[in-house]
Amino acid sequence: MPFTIDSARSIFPKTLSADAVPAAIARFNQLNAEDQLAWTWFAYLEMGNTITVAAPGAARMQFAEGVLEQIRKMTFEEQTQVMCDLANRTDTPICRTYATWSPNIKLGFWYQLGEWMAQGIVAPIPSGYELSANASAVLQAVRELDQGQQITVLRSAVVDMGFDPNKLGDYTKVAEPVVAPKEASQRTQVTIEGVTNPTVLSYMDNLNANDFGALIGLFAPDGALQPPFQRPIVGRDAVLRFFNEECQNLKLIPERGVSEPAEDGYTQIKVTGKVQTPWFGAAVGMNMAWRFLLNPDGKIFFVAIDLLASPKELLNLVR
Ligand code: 45D
Repeated sequence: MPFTIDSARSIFPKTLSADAVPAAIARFNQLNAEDQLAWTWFAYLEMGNTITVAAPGAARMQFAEGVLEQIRKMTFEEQTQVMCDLANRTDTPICRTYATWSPNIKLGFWYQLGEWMAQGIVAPIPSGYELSANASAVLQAVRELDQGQQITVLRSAVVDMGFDPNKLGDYTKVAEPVVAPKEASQRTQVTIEGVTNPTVLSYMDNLNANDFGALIGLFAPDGALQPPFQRPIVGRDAVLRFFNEECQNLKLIPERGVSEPAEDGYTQIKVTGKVQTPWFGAAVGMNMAWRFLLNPDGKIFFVAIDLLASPKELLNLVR
């Protein structure tokens, strides 16, 4: 039976992904809006003790500027209301605008609000605020995760806020401009212990070079990419859009892998290693796996990217 996207999802089934992340996100989503904001504030503060988030550049911030200016001029009460609306996913003009933004613009927006909260320009979390028992329990659970998992929980909290984009009808997504691919002299080449497959090596090198044109050429027309904890994104157009909107300036540091024939002339390849996000740079190395399924032409029919349960999983290449 030939592969389908659905059957491809279960190649290398022994890969253990960080289930604690979606579990924490589900518990976070059960909290009321005030608790969510306070929880995020405390989690962000604690994280700030060990790692620093990079200030977003102007290209990213320009899209959030209008809304940020609006919020800056509000009373504390109104500001608190806006933040609660975002957490409640209420239908308001600001929540609708927020819903059109790419994850990086949403993160940049909250980064600025966080700065302003610390400076007293935006309503801070009341100093004596006591988290509910549930919120404290989620905070404790997240303290026990590794840093890569912690930043993934925070990113999800931010991405899921605002009005539901699926209820917006027709709208234009707002993302930061696509940067030019790196020049040849700036490019680096990965090596992967146990993997010499040229498609996989070019995937890593082109993603590291922000060369999304060359990168998408490695995919089959009906190929798919499954980001961590998400459904597969199917087809070259959709995958390219995702690369342009969400994948700039990542650093992939694959370490080792295994390659073996699969049914019908396909090849399955699992690679493990680290990934750095431009938000934290080398300070946070996320433990990741890539599970590739290449068609008989050597094109990517499917690739899943998983956040791993533990560093031990970096060595797990069993099928
Ligand atoms: O509510 O091969 C306050 C793909 C309080 C592509 C706040 C990939 C109130 C293919 C603190 C102000 C992309 C899939 C909020 C590879 C409040 C591929 C603010 C993987 C919200 C490898 C909070 C890429 C703030 C990966 C400012 C795995 C929080 C990328 C900021 C992962 C949190 C990137 C930040 C991650 C989190 C980035 C900046 C996990 C960033 C996380």
